[in-house]
Amino acid sequence: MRDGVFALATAPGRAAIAVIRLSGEGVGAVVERLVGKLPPPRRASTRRLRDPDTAELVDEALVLWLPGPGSFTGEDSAELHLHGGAAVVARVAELLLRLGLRLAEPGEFTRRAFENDRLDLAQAEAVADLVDAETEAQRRQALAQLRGDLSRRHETWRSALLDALAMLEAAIDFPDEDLPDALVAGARERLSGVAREIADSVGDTRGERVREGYRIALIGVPNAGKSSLLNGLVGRDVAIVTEIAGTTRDVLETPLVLGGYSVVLADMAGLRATNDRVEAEGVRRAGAWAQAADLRLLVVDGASTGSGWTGPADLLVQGDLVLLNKSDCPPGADRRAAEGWAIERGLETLAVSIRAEELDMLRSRLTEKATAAMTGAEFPAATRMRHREALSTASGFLDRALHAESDPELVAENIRLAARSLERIAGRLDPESVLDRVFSTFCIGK
Ligand SMILES: Nc1nc2c(ncn2[C@@H]2O[C@H](COP(=O)(O)OP(=O)(O)O)[C@@H](O)[C@H]2O)c(=O)[nH]1
Ligand SMILES: [Mg+2]
Repeated sequence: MRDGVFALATAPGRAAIAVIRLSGEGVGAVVERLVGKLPPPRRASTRRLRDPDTAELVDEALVLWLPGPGSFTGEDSAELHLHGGAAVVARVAELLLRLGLRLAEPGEFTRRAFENDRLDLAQAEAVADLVDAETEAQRRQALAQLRGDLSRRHETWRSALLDALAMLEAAIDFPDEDLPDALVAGARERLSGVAREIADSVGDTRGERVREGYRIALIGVPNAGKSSLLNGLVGRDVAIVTEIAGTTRDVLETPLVLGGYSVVLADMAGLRATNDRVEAEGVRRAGAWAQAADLRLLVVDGASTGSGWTGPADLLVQGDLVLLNKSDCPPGADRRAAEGWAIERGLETLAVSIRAEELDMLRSRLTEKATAAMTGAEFPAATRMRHREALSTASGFLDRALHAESDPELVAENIRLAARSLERIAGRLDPESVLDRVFSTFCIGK
């Protein structure tokens, strides 16, 4: 067991209850000194908490004694549920330090759980995700990952790779038999199935979208009504709206929850050629953001004629939407032109305005789009860049095993390396530095 640590596990500040959690060597003895007899294991018990040197009463607390190895960290642990005042927490922390415990590092409890094999690294990340979850989709995903859904997918692939490897090694060991040809063919078949699944998973961004938000860009020429739509969709005045073209310059990212999914809606500078240096930088950033977005909404002022709406239209890809805006006004020539242009390219159009019914329609269409982009039959194989990079590396090795190498020994070696990349997602092979990086993003008490 490692040295005894403690941390405030609840948010700092005034609250009804504050929970201090303790784990590691000597925790049982420390709690005993504070509350007298240890409560029975895993049974919530109220205790008077006293300063062991002066016997002064410090608080009345609910105490949980959670002996290892069945605890979250796998070590002897305890929880002190205190009255949530700053003075109470400060005094108890001071006592714990005096009794020889140290303040835990960020993520240290989860790291200990990982190091004691209570969780793999992807599950440990899920603990952080669950704490950070603000939407239903984020909560569901984090919980499933914590329960092992992500790790199981990689484990299935890894074990298929090891099967293929075993077949191949059998063929290498008995080069004179009849058996090997069938074995090699069997191994290849096994391998190419897994390789295809892993390659597909590298391009699947659902998991990261759920965590980070589905990105929607409002694009169009100045005065098309982008800022008005953003304000209408989020229901407050986030962006400045004026009749002066070129009002919006920074990319204005606004978080939004649609159908339980986290969405980032971005208003930006109208895309046009300009001599104004500030506006030009805004236009450059707008273009970059729009290109990287998951969905682009081309806003066209349907009431105008000759607005130059085609300028930003090049940025649209299949699946994007063309919004024929200001439908409360008599249509101008641009509306018909944009409609025809969209039909020709198989892009969906939607007549919109800042009127409530049309905003509702737009909101529900965007909800459908976001939901479709983030749901799927299987749990995603990656919910972070770290996972995707490992999958991509594995995919590269399998590609070489299948297509580049002919020497069976080298084929086998590439399969082994691919399997190792998958294991890395569970964190079993990683050096301290990688683990440090993962756990440093956690907060204290987690
Ligand atoms: N009639 C009408 N005017 C609108 C609508 N949306 C925006 N406008 C007006 O169009 C002008 C430009 O709007 P704004 O949102 O700033 O456009 P942006 O430059 O694309 O951000 C403003 O004067 C708005 O009041 C709409 O649905 N109907
Ligand atoms: Mg604007």
